[in-house]
Amino acid sequence: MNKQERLALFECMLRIRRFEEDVIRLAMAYDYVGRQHLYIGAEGAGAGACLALHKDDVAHTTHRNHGYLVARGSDRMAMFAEILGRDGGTNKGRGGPWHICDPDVGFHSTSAMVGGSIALAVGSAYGLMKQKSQAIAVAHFGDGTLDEGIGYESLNLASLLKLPVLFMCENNAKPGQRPSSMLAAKHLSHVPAALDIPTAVVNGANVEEVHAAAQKAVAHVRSGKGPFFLQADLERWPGSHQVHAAFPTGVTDIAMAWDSSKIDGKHADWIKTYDPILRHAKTLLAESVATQDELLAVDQRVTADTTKARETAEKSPFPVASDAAKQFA
Ligand SMILES: Cc1ncc(C[n+]2csc(CCOP(=O)(O)OP(=O)(O)O)c2C)c(N)n1
Ligand SMILES: [Mg+2]
Repeated sequence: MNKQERLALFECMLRIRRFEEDVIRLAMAYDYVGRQHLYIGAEGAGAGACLALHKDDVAHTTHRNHGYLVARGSDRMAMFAEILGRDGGTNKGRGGPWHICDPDVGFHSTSAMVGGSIALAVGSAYGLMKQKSQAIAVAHFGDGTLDEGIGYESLNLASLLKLPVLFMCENNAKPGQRPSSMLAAKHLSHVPAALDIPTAVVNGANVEEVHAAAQKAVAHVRSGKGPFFLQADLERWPGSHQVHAAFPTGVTDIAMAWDSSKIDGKHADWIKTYDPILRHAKTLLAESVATQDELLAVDQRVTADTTKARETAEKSPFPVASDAAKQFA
């Protein structure tokens, strides 16, 4: 990967992080409908996978949907407005945080139903195959989806019909903690492997490893060889289940990548070991791909863009009641 591509991964992850931090700020300031299922800590998996896709590829996501949309270039102002239930939202405020759709960047739906995205992606892949399209479908989902019957059915059908679908699984399950995975199989990837779907398992905290594996997986799917199952293992971000918005690991300071004295608190270990953005920043510095000033400049630009998008969304009006039953194209 050249410098530009490696910096693009850094910028993409940072866009997601700054977006989610602003979602926490909004949740603290407003009483809007919906809960926080933030993508913080999983940026390595999302950016690594999404930057391996073409613009016309179709994707379906879960309750933790914001990161993928930001990675593929959805308008962040419209996303913030949607989260706040405002008229300027991607869905004119009717979908809320869990149902942000943006077909222009490949998201015809997002679904908070665990197992929803995998079935929808298989349906999309079937449609793309019938249309003889060069585009592929992607199912973004967590380990919890393989607890659901529909996970098995979707994998099975995709394998039988050799559908052009990438199964992008983010595994943050941990025995002894809150288990979102209730599978008898020892490893998640044993399930697709038993159905003759090729699999790869990568470290989700390492964006370059995810991206390289995603590029291979996408090439496999696009060449007509059928589905691929890519599993990114993650260490869950400590705030990933919060009911009340908060910053359990603080606001990310990029300088933490070279000054560990800035890292403290109960979750210092998570920040040091698993934060995919700081980890990638450290690699870029160690391999002299970028300087501290270059990384700070990217952050300044991303933070300014994100703040502007959030502030504009906050000024967006609520939908008018008389439009409640109106259909929008
Ligand atoms: C069909 C269904 N059952 C239960 C829930 C409640 N629920 C919301 S998130 C979640 C856990 C999902 O785990 P996973 O897919 O691994 O995602 P993670 O939150 O770990 O990122 C559950 C059970 C739901 N949304 N849909
Ligand atoms: Mg999970």
